This record gives sequence, C-alpha cells and structure tokens, in this order.
Amino acid sequence: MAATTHVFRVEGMHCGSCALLIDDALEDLPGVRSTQTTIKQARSTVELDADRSSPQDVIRVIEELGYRASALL
Ligand SMILES: [Cu+2]
Repeated sequence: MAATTHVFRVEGMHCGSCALLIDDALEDLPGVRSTQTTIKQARSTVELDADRSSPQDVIRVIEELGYRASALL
C-alpha cells in the first residue's frame, strides 16, 4: 500500500498547542503514517494511506476540533 502526502491549509490556530492538538487527533485516524502541523505556516502535512482514510477524513478531524481546513495538494 502506497502512502501519499497531502497538504492542508488550517485556519484558526492560536498557538503551538493548537498544532499539537491537531497532530494528536490526526495520529488516531486510520492510515495516517505521519503528520506535521505548524502554526507558522498554517499547514498540516499528512502522509496518508489512501486505502484507509481520505483527505476528506483529515479535513473532518481538523474541523471537529474547531478549526477550518482545506486541501492544498
Ligand atoms: Cu492554541
């Protein structure tokens, strides 16, 4: 199974704890191999196994935490 890297724009982060919160939640999503969220760039970079979760699932997890997310690539 090949993992692909997806980049998301994340709006609404206030501090580094927000980024950690998002990374912790994304790590629980099936198929997520790595996740790196930075407030400085307002981005989440997620390495995802497409057989297990979709970019839309990543967006849903981020938005359930109260942030806004959109796929960049
Ligand atoms: Cu915060």
